[in-house]
Amino acid sequence: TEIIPHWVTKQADINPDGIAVEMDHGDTLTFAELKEASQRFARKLAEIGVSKGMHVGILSTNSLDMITAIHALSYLDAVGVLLNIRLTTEEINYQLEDAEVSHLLTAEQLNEKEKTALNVGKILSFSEIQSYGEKDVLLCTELNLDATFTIIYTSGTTGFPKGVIHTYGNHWWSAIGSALNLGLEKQDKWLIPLPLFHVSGLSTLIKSVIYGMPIYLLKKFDEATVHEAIMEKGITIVSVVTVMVQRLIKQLGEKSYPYTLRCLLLGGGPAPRPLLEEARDRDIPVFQSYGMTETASQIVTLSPKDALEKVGSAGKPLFPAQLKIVDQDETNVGEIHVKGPMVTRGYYKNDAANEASIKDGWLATGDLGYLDEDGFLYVVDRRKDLIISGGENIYPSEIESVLSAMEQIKEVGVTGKKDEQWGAVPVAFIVKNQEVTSEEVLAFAEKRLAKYKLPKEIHFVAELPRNAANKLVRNKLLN
Ligand code: S0N
Ligand code: AMP
Ligand code: MG
Ligand code: MG
Ligand code: MG
Repeated sequence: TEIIPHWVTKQADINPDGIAVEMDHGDTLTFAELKEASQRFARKLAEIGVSKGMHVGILSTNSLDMITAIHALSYLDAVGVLLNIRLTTEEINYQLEDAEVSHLLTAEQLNEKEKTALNVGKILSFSEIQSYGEKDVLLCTELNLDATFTIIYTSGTTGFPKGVIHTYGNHWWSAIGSALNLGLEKQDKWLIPLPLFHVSGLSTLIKSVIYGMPIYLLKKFDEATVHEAIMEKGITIVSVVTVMVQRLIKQLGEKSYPYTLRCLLLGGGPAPRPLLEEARDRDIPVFQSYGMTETASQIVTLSPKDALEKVGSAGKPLFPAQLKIVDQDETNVGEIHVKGPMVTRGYYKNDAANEASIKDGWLATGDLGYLDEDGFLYVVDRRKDLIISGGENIYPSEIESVLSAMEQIKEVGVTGKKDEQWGAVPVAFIVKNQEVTSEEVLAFAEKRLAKYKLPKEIHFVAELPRNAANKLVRNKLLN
């Protein structure tokens, strides 16, 4: 096993007065303050009963408290289970149970009704925790790179999400791999408009601690705020998904960004080629990347020197990573497999998924792509059936299994449809048993599915397209 000093303690030691976090409303924390706050929070959590190895849920929008909570868990060697605030209670309960969460930490104080609806032993808001005393416990001075740091759920083809395990080592190597590609500059200040409950946001928080670099954190994405920060706050890097780039370019109008902005790191899904070309032609430094929750952030990134010539490519694997294309067809397109120390060792308590996707350290991603003659990756097709709406993943089967539980519905097929605003949105095709309206279907779905998963169109049809084996052919639903 490999041991490193606790990363927050280390950075507080070498760079105590450096800014760790700047919030858009003005609050800041230095690395010394971040350490103090996280350790204090850890001792309060210990007082509440959190100890080594326990799984603790965090349900919060981006905030200093959330950051402190995440680091506090690492001081106790407890595991953070980061939950998507857009999910319904039912979806959150699935994850709480699957991940064996003992305590849930929330940003807001929940009322009794909300508390009863959640399936977890103890629920505490950040402010409630502050009122506890500090237990005199030994806090971790070291991190074991093989130990689990966080679990983040990602939707699965079967309709049930899977808990991706991230070790400290996964984050360490993700940070190192990214730095070897993008470089580190003294004046770097990385803006995070993405949620910390996704690895996109979380990984940048950890990069900040490892690099000694300030992050500029938004509670929630807003193009005007990001624009202003780029124009006036010396932001050098921003992590974005496609819809954010579209909104930012609109906000930019005819203007251009200052030279201080060196990278808009684009990930989390496909990017339309015209958008990438517009960015290139206007000197907007969009760097396309390929990655997923399982790779603890980007594992392939188009580096600055290649960005102009290889528009549309996601680049080459980061220094510590390997990539191969498996089962290639006659056009060299095959499944993307990746390997490296930033890749998850597996899904929590899910042998079936692990056996299906991880072999000899190689992760079968389910994504399709090819390498050009210079070894640059082009992702040609999304994961089988995966719908990516504004950077959030949706599998048709999640929606199908919820809707088919409705008495009035005989069968249902869901597929993704191109959408100007979100990239893609789910649409449902329903064969009825009995009379039912779209409104009734949506009212049923709303209680069980996050808003971004609700079908944007509902079509009632006489039958669903099926193949000779009687299997639903989703890609024929729309024609
Ligand atoms: C795009 C975002 C910001 C949109 O949210 P916005 O505008 O704040 O919406 P709200 O005001 O909250 O709600 C307004 C209405 O819009 C609906 N809605 C919200 N989001 C979506 C959505 N995604 N799809 C469809 N509808 C949506 C609301 O429900 C509401 O509806 P009404 O009005 O009816 O009530 C937001 O969606 C967002 O933050 N998206 C990004 C999420 C993300 O981070 N994804 C990346 C996940 N991938 C990874 O973590 C791995 C890759 C990776 O690490 C990476 C990714 C990107 C960049 C860098 C990296 C990296 O490698 O470091
Ligand atoms: P998530 O696990 O939510 O981060 O989603 C990751 C998925 O987003 C990947 O498995 C891909 O299907 C998709 N994705 C990420 N990067 C790209 C890209 N550059 N082009 C196309 N799809 C991408
Ligand atoms: Mg996901
Ligand atoms: Mg908004
Ligand atoms: Mg039914």
